[in-house]
Amino acid sequence: MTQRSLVLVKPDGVARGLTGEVIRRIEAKGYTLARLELRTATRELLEQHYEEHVGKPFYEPLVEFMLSGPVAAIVIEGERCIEGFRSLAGATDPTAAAPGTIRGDLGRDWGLKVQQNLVHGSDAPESAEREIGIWFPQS
Ligand code: RTP
Ligand code: MG
Repeated sequence: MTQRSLVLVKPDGVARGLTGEVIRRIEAKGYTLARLELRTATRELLEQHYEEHVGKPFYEPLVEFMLSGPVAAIVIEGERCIEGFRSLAGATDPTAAAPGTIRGDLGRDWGLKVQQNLVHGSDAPESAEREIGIWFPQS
């Protein structure tokens, strides 16, 4: 089934100049880009985006990290692209993420309070539509 997924290149990825590399991998996999915009998040937007994590120990450092610079907000499209992008991204912890994945090839532990893991990808059709509505309310 054709799906849409919200992908974010997080502030670490944008700051390190890896936006193009992430887009290259998405396009090389065969997914198409439906929306693409460089954005600076707000606390309010992140509270919606990360609603499932509000109150967890890593929530505040995560928000500070996500506010630390611009992010590339991307909507991708394709058959099973939600699962497919999660597979391209690799495990949440970039140290443990398999080589060949975005996090495994390009990420590492920087000794900070939150995992700086370069990208976000929606994890289910419902969360994808919810997240796309948050980042691109006009769509
Ligand atoms: P994402 O939502 O960013 O695609 O990543 P994910 O599903 O693999 O990870 P999730 O559990 O949804 O957590 C969201 C983000 O919070 C940060 N995190 N840090 N213990 C920690 O230090 C910790 N746990 C989670 C990561 O940036 C993670 O991607
Ligand atoms: Mg998640």
